[in-house]
Amino acid sequence: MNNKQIKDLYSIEAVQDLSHEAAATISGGALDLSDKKDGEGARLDNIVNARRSLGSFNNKASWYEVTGRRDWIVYTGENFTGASRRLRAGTKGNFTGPFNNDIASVKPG
Ligand SMILES: [Ca+2]
Repeated sequence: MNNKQIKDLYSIEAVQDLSHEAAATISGGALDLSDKKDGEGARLDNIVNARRSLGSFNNKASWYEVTGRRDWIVYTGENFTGASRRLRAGTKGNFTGPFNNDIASVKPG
């Protein structure tokens, strides 16, 4: 890889970081989910709007992180049904009990 290619790679990373930050700033925060505990495994990051279904990520989330200043409500059923839990702004953690591997819709609190 030559110097220009290396430089381009850094630029791409900088842009991705910027969009992550920009998304969080514009929306007041984002919800990140991962399939395995502690942020490991497949991730569904930067959710900024209500999602009536998480699609192929339904019933998979085992961990969450809420960035920014908004709480999020997660539901075990699609369309904001079933059991719900409030995730406080600025927190992260593993889902426990009935919520582990059972989240199917989310919306800002
Ligand atoms: Ca999981």
